[in-house]
Amino acid sequence: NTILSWQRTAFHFQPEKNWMNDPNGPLYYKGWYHFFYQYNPNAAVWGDIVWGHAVSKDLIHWLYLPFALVPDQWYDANGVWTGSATFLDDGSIVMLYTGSTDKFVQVQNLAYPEDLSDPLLLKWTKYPGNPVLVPPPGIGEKDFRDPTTAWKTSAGKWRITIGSKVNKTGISLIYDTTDFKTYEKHDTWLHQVPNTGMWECVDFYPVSKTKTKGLDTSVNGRDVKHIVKASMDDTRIDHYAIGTYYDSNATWVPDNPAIDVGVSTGLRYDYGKYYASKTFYDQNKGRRILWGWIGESDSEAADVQKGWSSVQGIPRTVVLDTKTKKTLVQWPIKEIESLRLTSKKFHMKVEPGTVVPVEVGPAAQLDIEAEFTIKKSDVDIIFGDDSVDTDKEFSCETSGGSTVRGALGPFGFSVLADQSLSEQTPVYFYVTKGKDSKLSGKDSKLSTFFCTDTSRSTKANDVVKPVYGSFVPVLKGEKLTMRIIIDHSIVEAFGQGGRTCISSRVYPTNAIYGATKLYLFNNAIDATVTASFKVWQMNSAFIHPFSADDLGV
Ligand code: DQQ
Repeated sequence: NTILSWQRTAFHFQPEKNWMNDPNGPLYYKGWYHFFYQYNPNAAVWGDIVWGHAVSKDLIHWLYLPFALVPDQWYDANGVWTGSATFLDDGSIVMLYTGSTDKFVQVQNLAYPEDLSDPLLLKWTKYPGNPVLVPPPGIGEKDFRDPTTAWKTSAGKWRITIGSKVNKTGISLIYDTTDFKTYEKHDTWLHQVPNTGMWECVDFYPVSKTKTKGLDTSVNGRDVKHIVKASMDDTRIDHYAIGTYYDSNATWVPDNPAIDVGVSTGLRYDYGKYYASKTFYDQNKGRRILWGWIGESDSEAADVQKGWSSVQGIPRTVVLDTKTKKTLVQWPIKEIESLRLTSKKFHMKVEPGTVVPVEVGPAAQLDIEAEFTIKKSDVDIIFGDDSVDTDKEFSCETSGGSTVRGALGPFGFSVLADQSLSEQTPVYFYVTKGKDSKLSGKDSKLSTFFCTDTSRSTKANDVVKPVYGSFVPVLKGEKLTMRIIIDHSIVEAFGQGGRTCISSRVYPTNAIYGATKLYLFNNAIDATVTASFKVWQMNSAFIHPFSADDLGV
C-alpha cells in the first residue's frame, strides 16, 4: 500500500516495526546518547512490553541495539515498564523501572549496566533483591509506577518521586535512599492535585531563572525554579507547572495555584499529540533535553496494516522562558539542523482572504522558520476602540478551525497539502483583542493564539482530526514567529520560539510523494500580513540496526 508506506517518517526516531510508546532512561555516556523505549516486539499494538535500546552520536542518527530489559522475572513478567536513569557520584549508572508482576502488581525494580567500560551499555543486570519497592498501604497495586531520575537532598541522600493517585487526586510519592536497594518513604507527597487522576511518568527537574543553560537534576538554589510534570492517564495530556521545591520537607509549591499541574487552565508541553515525556540532563552539552512519545491518530487497524505505531518527537531543549518566567521554552535540538539541505528564502505580502503556493518542490520533509507582521495601520483601525472586546472566548480547539475568519487571523502555512487543497493541515496564528491574559501580563493588549487544524488533513475517515492549539505569549516588540518541522505523517509546530508547541499526526491520501505542497494563507478579514521565511528541504536520517561498520561513526 503506497499511501501507508509514505507515512513512515524519515528523521524521527521509530523502531523498524511494531509498537513503541514511552521514552525511558535517556542518558549520555562515553560519547553516546542512549535511548530506551517501551516496545512490543510482537505486534503494532501495545503489549508484551520490553525496553528497546538505541544509541546515537547526535540524537538524530540512531543505531538499534539488542533489547536492554525483557520480562524474564516474576516481578516484571507482565512488562518492563517505564523508568529513569541516575548517575551516581562515581559515574556509575542505576536504572529504576516499573515491573508489572506475574500478578499484575506494579513494583519498582533496580537494574545496572553489567560492564561500565562498554560505552554501548549492551548488558543490563537486574538486582537479585528486586523488587525494591512495592505499593505502600493506601496505594492501589495498579497505581504505582514510573520512577524518576533521583536527585540529591541537602542531607546527601538520593530522592525519587513516583506517580500515583488517591481516589481522584493525582499524587507524587517521595522516597529517600542511599543505595537504591532500600528506601525510606515520606508520609507526605511532593505534590498533589485533586481531580487529575493517576499521574503517569512524573518528571521533576530544576530550571534556571536567569540563564538559558540546562541544569543537572540535583541543582537547587536561589536562581532555580522547579518543574513538576505529570502525564494524565485520563486525558493523555502532559501537564507541567512552575514552582518552588523545598528540600527540607520534600514538597513543591506552584507559583500560581490557578496554573497547577493538570488543571484545565494550566500549561502543557504540547497542545497536540504528545505523552509520557521525560527529560534528561545532557552533561555533554550542558542542556536539558525533552523526549516525548507521539502516538498515532489513525485507527489500530491501520497501524496493524502498516506494521508500526508511534514515533518520538525530535528531542527538544527545554529551559524556563527567562523573559516571562511563566512558561518553558522548547526548541528542537540544534543537531536537527544538520539534516537541512537546500533552502529558499521568501518575503511575501498576503492580502486578506488569499492562499498562495510556496514553490519549494516536494514538501514532505521540510523545516520552516517564519516571521509575520500585521500592518500597523490595520491593527489600529480594527482595534482603535479600546472598549471593543472581541473574541475573548477564543480557543483553537472550539473555534471551528482555520476557515473561520476573524479580523486579525487566522494566517500561516498550510502544510502537507495537495494542489487542489482537498487535503491540507493549516498551522497558524489567530490574533484577538482579548482581556489581558494570565500569561501575557501587561505586555500586550492583543492576545495571540497558535493553532494547528487537522480537520482537513486527510480524506481517510478512520483518523481523529482535532483543531489543536493554545494561547501563546507575545511580548512587546516581538514579531510573531513560528517554526514547523514536517516529516511525512508528523508536523511539529513551535510558536514564539517554543513557548507554545503543537505536534500533530496527519495522514494525507492525495498530498503524498511528489504531490505534497506548501501554501501560505491569510484568512483574516481586514489585516494584510507580511511573511518572511526560510524553507529547508530536510535529509533523511540513518536509523538502522547497529553493525560493526558503525563503530567508526
Ligand atoms: N506506559 C508504561 C507505564 C506508563 C505508561 C507502560 C504511560 O509505565 O505509566 O507501557 O504511557
